[in-house]
Amino acid sequence: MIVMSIAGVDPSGGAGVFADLKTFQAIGAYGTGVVTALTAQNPYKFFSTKPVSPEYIEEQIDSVMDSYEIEFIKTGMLYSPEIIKLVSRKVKQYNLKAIVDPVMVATSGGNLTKQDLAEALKKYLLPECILTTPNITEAEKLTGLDIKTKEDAIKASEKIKCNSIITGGHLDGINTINIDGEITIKKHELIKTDNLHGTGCNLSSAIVAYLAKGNNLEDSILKSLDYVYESIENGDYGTLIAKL
Ligand code: PXL
Repeated sequence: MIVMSIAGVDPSGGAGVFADLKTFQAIGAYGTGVVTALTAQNPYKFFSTKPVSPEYIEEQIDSVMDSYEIEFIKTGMLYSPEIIKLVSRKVKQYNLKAIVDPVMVATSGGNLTKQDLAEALKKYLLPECILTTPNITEAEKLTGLDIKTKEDAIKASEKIKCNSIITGGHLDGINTINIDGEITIKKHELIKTDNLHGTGCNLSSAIVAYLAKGNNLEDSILKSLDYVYESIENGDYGTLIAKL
């Protein structure tokens, strides 16, 4: 039960590869992590980014795949269209089932990407994935729609050309799941807190871990929403603690 995160490093541990590894571990999957970029940041302030070259990202992926059998992966911060193209190629090469978190901007407001990645994500990676997990802002960027209501979110999910969960942290806690065109709405009460850094990273990595443990896609999403909700409720310094 080995899974992989392909994402950036947040040295403060709330988001990115480090957070993904913690979530994999908490749910009971063995995590591997391929680094696309280093960042200097904390939950409140973003300082800078240093991307890794596509060639070295490829070498990292190949070196892990050379010794481990991996079926499920997640992608987070991919930084540039070149890295998106590379990851798409590797997903096809190794026949990976990928959950794509279409990360474009950090919660702390830092720019995690070189340029607008929506077009490259739509062209190269979304057609290859089994699920994408945009928040409202990311879903707006992917679809060009304004999302203000549940109906807008459903419409957006129908425009995204793969299975999706549009997370509802900025839509009264209304999460919109679209699997093979079938819509499920899962509402969570919003919790008043600042502990939200990395919640998107934790959600997509939880889904990967639950899938690797044999759950189907819908159950994995629903369990992961509960996992993140409990993490927000219980974490003191970012989404740290979850009751399983
Ligand atoms: O949550 C988006 C995200 C993804 N990846 C890295 C990040 C962040 C947000 O800060 O730092 C590395």
